[in-house]
Amino acid sequence: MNTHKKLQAVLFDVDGTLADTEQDGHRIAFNAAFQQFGLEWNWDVDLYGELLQVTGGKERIRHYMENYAPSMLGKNNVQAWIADLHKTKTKYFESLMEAGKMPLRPGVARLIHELRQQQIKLAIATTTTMENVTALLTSTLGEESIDWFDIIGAGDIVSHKKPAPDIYHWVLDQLNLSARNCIAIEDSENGLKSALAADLSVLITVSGYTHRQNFSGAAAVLSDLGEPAQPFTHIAGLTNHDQWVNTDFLHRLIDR
Ligand code: XBP
Ligand code: MG
Repeated sequence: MNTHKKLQAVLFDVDGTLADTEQDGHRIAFNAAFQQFGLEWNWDVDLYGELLQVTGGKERIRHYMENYAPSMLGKNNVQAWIADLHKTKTKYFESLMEAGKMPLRPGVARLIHELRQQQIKLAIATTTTMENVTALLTSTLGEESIDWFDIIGAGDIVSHKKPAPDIYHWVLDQLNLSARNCIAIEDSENGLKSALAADLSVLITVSGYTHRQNFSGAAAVLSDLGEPAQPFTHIAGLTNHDQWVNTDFLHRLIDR
């Protein structure tokens, strides 16, 4: 009997994995929304790194208020106010993406094209808002790229965000595939925990804010997906003499 696992789908995280969106994308958009709302809040690079422990923009704003502006929690309809503030933030983020200043990380476009050619399904499992996914994909790979993904699981589609496994369970369910035939590509400890709890193999490509996090349990930890002219740096886990991630490498990761 052939017990080899066949790779049937790759589930991509978005923020930090497809592009390094946090410091120069989301953070800027949050601060612009704060300014528009007349708030004197400013999330600098270090503070934002701490706040990233809380996934989800609305959840992050509430967490910030609990710790830095608790009196504002007494506002009328605070939940609706946060939702409004976050909507404004999303508009700013979309404009930043439309301005085209956020490149995909090394190897991302190459790997996506290769997987498509090999008829391996593509999916997205992210905490970020759907509009942000659309804006990033459109500005980097073109409008039609949204349709390259069989399933996009984003934002509030599940009630418990990463590190809970809900988003990965939801995407696997929609794909109608078993976790054993899929791999998740993530950049953060929260993302790793979420994917592992859904029984997935996980490849980590570390990002600006996450490179010091704990990635035990990952099948491999790399600097990025690498390109033939720009090899990745191996950090932990499975290695061979690979210099960039391709379909064959992903197959070996799930078949360890
Ligand atoms: C991303 C997030 C998101 C973004 C902001 O985590 O946690 O909240 O920071 O986007 P992951 P929103 O990469 O694990 O998906 O403001 O739309 O939530
Ligand atoms: Mg991420």
